[in-house]
Amino acid sequence: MMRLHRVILRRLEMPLRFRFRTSFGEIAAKKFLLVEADAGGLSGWGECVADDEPHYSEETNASAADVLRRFLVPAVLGRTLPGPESFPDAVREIRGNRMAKAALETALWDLSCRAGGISLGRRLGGVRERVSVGVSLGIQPSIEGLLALVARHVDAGYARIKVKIEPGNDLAPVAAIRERYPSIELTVDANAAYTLADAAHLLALDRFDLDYVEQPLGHEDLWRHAELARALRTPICLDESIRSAEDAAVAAAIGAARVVNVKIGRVGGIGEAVRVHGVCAAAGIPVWCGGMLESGVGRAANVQLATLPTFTKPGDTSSASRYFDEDIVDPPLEAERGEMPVPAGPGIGVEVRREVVDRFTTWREEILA
Ligand code: SMG
Ligand code: MG
Repeated sequence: MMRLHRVILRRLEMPLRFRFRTSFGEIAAKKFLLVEADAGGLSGWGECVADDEPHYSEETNASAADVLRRFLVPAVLGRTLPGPESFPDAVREIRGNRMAKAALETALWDLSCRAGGISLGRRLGGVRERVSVGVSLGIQPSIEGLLALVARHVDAGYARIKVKIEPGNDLAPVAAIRERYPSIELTVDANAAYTLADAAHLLALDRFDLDYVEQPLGHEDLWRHAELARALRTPICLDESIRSAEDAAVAAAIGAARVVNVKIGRVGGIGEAVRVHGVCAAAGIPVWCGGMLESGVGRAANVQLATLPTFTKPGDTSSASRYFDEDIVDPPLEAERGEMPVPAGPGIGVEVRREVVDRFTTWREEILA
């Protein structure tokens, strides 16, 4: 049972240590909403993975704040909820807006687990104390620069290297990495930059022995991924196209994905992420935990989720210090030779450093019961 007294929305801006470029754009700072659910002295935390601009998905920080303030928070504030499991039902009449829902739901899970003195991973049925992690490298201005970056992360022991690709910036960089590192676990992520007209070009990826190619085609296009999969030897991993357990079931049924990237925000919450995991486990599809360059709050939740059994591939939950000089949680989330120790504290496992949060906060809004 839980009863919320107050929800605080904050928008934070944290400078990135380097610019991160994908096929859809480039960011220099992480701009996001933090949701604090206050049950009267005890707080739970959730991070919203939308950005200011609707490039990865249609949601933005402004749209998420609007939907949280007018619809999602009022659906739970001042009411007695049996637990975070009941959140999806409480907001069933609100369509879409998955990142906004996930942020509030995560805060409820964190709150409930903190109240019960149990870590989120354990509560969800997690089976690991360390999770395997890889890195995601943005598109680089030069192949030499990319190779130097890959070298640094291979040397640090990361379990998989993923590189972002786009038309015109794909085969040559991947060939260079493969030539230098014949046996590392290597993947590419196109963030929906290609169409089926590029199928013949994409077939050239088959010679690099990639673990998978992530989201080559349109973000809403399961069907054409199945068509591409019939021609490609490299397995397809879907990211943007899997927004629910239902999407995962359809993708499995039509052969659109042999691997699935699970992101709490993209699927609308931890409950739905666990359901996606269940569908994939039943279909024999390995999953891994994606990343959205989260601060420690979102990163910790990701690491907890990745303790579930079917998260067998290295996730995008690398060290927070790769992105940020200073993080908002303690202890810091730092990988050791390609493995992230799962923070053992209650809830998401880490404490939020309020004074650091305050420094990065650009606006704050309190919603009272
Ligand atoms: O380390 O959190 C990270 C980044 C992982 O590449 C990453 N995320 O499509 O998987 C993806 C991207 C989405 C964010 S691009 C700004
Ligand atoms: Mg991706």
